[in-house]
Amino acid sequence: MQISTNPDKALVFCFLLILAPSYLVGNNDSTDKVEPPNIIVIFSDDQAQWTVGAYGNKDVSTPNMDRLAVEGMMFTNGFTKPVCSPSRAMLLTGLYSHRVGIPDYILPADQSTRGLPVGTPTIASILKKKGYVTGLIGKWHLGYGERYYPEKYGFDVADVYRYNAPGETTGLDDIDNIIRGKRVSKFIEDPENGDILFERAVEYIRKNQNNRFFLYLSTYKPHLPWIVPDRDHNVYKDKEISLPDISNFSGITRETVNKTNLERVMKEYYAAVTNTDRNLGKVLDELDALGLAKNTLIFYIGDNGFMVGQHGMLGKGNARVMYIREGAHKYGDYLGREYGTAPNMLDNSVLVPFMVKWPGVIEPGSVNKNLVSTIDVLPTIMDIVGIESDLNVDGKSMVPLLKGEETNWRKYYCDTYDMIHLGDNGEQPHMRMLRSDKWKYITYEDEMGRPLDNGTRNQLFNLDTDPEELVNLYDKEEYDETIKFLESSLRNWMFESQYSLSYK
Ligand SMILES: [Ca+2]
Repeated sequence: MQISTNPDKALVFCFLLILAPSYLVGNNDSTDKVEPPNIIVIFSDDQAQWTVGAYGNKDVSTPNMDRLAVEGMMFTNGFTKPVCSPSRAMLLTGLYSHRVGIPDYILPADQSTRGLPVGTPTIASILKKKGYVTGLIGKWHLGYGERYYPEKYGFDVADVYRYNAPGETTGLDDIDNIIRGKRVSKFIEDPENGDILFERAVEYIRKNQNNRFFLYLSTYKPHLPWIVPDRDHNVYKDKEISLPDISNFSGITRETVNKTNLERVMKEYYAAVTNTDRNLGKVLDELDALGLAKNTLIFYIGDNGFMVGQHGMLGKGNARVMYIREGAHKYGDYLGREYGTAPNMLDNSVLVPFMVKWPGVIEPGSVNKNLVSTIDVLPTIMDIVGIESDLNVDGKSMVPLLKGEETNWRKYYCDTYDMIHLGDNGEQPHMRMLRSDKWKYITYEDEMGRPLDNGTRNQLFNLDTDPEELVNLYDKEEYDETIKFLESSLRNWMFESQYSLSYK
């Protein structure tokens, strides 16, 4: 831009500079290119891909998630870990969770020495060095107690109530907080907790509207318990919805699961999804109202999937066989302890909503089928912000995908899930998966790498003909060569990604 020598015009230009938000005039960077945007990463808890209207669900009400798909790019093959803590580690570090010693979810109370190794670079610590204000609103779940406070990983602000209230190392529902002026000891059971969380996020955005900011908005919902305000339940009250066919799953007993109570549970899950969606709308509207939407990059990703009847299960990677007790409304009441755990790496546990809005760059309404993962978020952000670093991460920058460019992307995606908590039947399966466009290959092993039950639990699915993963081809002779190839690709990946079973 040429600055006019006309004194009046020069004065107007200076005046505009003073009025302009800081992101337009920049801070430490050169100003001859587009300034790095504000960045919001929304990580919803236990939200499977199939719970979003934009991904094809006709029963659920998710107008704001759908709006992100319309305005941004929707990834149909977005993967993460099948349980909470490792997926959070992957998102924030760009590393497979085994590289940071978090193979499974971190228990409250008895594991105050387990968490993300202090000093591990995160999106927050990297952006903080670049001059961003960094905030976490919501769930942490990467370690309990002071040793693992989010502030130690680059967050300027950590407004969290669950798993990491200051000084708190105990269970899920006894965290004391002062919320809206009153003492709340069971925040997890407060129907308004989702609303309160997002109000805090809106406050954070408002407060930092003149700063360049990063917000990690880590929701409580739609994780159990599905206690939400009546207005969210009422959306589904008289609605007819479709349900998974549970007739072929032997673990389910007819006494506990029938169409009526399966429908009730599904509607409660949907209500928790809609609660998250309704609150997401508040954030999107606030960005519009403040004039920030155009320069704000948004990721919307689930931290792991979930099943409500699919495969006869309720839950995620550590699901249980479907069981429903009449009148159950509290945490755990839906989970079929009577029938045991059903560990898995099925798509419904690892395939999540994965949407990115980047105004001015992404072609609105675009759909991308490449295999992406939460490990790609950190390198993508570094690329967008223009951070050059020798940081050795496992993920890849998605920027070429976001720009709609042809690029040499991964052809298969692998991961592991090592259960370190005992299942109901006293076993700890170690699962490995390979996913390509067409194939899904899963192995179940013991801690020594020996196949569980002589390999009879291993699975191979042809997703072209069987996208719901219902027909296991593992034992069919004609797939021996395919299995051999997938198996060697999987083991190569384990070697290259420095797989080891270690707890930090
Ligand atoms: Ca989760």
